[in-house]
This record gives sequence, structure tokens and C-alpha cells, in this order.
Amino acid sequence: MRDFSLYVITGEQFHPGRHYLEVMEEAILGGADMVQLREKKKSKRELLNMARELKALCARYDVPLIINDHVDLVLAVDADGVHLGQDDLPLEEARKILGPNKIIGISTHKLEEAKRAQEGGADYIGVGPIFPTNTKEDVVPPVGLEYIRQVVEEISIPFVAIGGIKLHNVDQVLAAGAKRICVVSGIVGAENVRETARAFAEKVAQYGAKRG
Ligand code: TZP
Ligand code: MG
Repeated sequence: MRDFSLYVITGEQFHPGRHYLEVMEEAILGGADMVQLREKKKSKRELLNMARELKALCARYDVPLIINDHVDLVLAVDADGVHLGQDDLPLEEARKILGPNKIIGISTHKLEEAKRAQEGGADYIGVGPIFPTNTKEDVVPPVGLEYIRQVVEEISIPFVAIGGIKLHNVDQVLAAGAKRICVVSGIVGAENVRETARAFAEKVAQYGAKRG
């Protein structure tokens, strides 16, 4: 998996009146270097359509496209990978279906889950929700910055911090050791998506330079 630093997930409900392709293109132009299709309320047909369109957009900018939940859609549109939660298709089953070359990301909320994902061959893990968020229904309580510090100490595969991350609190996430951040509402819901993505990307880069 190619490394990434700013992972942006779709969230149509945060930009009423604007087309998601335009919003995601702005995010990419601002510096998003990984994109995920995640729309929990859409039918498989609608998702297939979106996946096709997003795949074409991402291919134009050479940005990987990850599909939330649906391994079959990854194959259907030849997306780059899938992101799975703790109650979704297990990692081993997804790997059997997708093979060694697709990216598999796993959401984790505690170290035990992170270790299991690493041992099972996940390409990256999600670490969160760091802060409270309304973007995800049935979300577990925020895990806080301490979980980032634990993952930095104990886990060697790439991890991305997620959940309630905004420009005003991203410094705390980076200071805790995250090198990659994932944002939904804080970017796709911004008035100026491109500039906001750019501001996030700059913060991540600044911290990277500090760490050396
Ligand atoms: N998984 C954990 S928190 C979350 C997901 C998909 C939602 C993050 O959205 P936001 O708007 O950046 O808080
Ligand atoms: Mg899921």
C-alpha cells in the first residue's frame, strides 16, 4: 500500500445542494491522498454507481479509492480496497475474496482489536473515534488521544486517526503521534473544501517535518 496522510470520506448529507463528485474533487485538489466511499443509507445499486464515478475521478488524480463495507463493490469497480468495521465481514474472509493486492483497512477502538487486525494482515487500521462525532450512527464512545499513544507504541502497520477531527483540534491528534488523519464532516462540510483540505494537509506535513 502506498502511504497516505489525508484520508477523506464521502458524506453527502454534509453538503446539501452540492454534487459529491465536485466536493471530492475539491478535497483531492486540496491534498486528500486517499478517498473512501461511505454512504450508509444508499442501495447497492446507488453505491455501485457512485463507486464507478468515484473510481474514474480518483484514477484521474492517481488517488486510491477504498469502499466502506462492500467487498463485492471493490471487485465490481476494481477499487483499491475495502474498509471494514468490527462487525463486518471478517478480515480473513475479505482477504480470501480480494486477494493479496487489495488494501484492507480495519476500524479499531482498542489495542486488542488493533493487534488482531495487524496479525490478521490488515494493510492499515482506523483508530477512533478520537473525539465525539455525529457522522457515524451506533458509534462507540470516543477513545481519546491515549489510544493513539498506545498504537504508536505497540503497532507497526500504518494507522489513521478518525472521529470528530477538525482544524481546531487536529494539532492534538498529531501531537499524540498520528501521521495520518481521516476526516468526513470537517472537510466535505466545509464552505471551502479545497482550502480546508489544504489546511489539514499542511498541518500533517508540518508535524511530519518536525518529527523528521
Ligand atoms: N468511524 C469512526 S468515527 C467516523 C467513522 C466513519 C466518522 C468520522 O466523521 P467525522 O465527521 O470526521 O467526525
Ligand atoms: Mg462497516
